[in-house]
Amino acid sequence: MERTFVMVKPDGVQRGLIGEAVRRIERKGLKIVAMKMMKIEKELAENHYAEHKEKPFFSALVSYITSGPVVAMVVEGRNAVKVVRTLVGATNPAEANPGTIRGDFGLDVGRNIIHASDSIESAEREINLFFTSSEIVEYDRSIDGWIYEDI
Ligand code: DAT
Ligand code: MG
Repeated sequence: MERTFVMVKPDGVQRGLIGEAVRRIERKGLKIVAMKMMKIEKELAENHYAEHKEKPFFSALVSYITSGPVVAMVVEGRNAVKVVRTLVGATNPAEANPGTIRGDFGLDVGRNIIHASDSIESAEREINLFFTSSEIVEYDRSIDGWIYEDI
């Protein structure tokens, strides 16, 4: 099973969208295997967004992501990385399709509510940045045979 890193950003927390994000992830059939609320330190923010450090919006991005508590999660399921990116929608909420989290709740690229890893490699990197292995919980769900044909 694949794992991805998901984070409800400070605007999502302030706007009361933690439950909305969790609801959409759960009802899709994905399994949450780790979750915590935290305030991101500047150093972690810069590391998490290291690929964007030369971009003009980098310092605004770091300020935004450290501006309030976030809810970080590890989400597991078949093709979890791609499936969660689809649930989340395009980076700019103004262009994200209705029915996606960003498409339904956002208007501004600098306030796009939620983060999700964009590849299996970034998922692994981001999960390790935010969680220790003991914070990730392995458990079975009896419903999985009704979600996956071959389980
Ligand atoms: P995503 O979050 O969809 O993976 P990304 O990795 O390209 O998008 O960018 C990370 C975050 O940086 C994104 O969620 C919002 C911000 N961002 C991206 N492009 C931006 C832009 N052109 N102007 C302002 N902020 C931007
Ligand atoms: Mg990204």
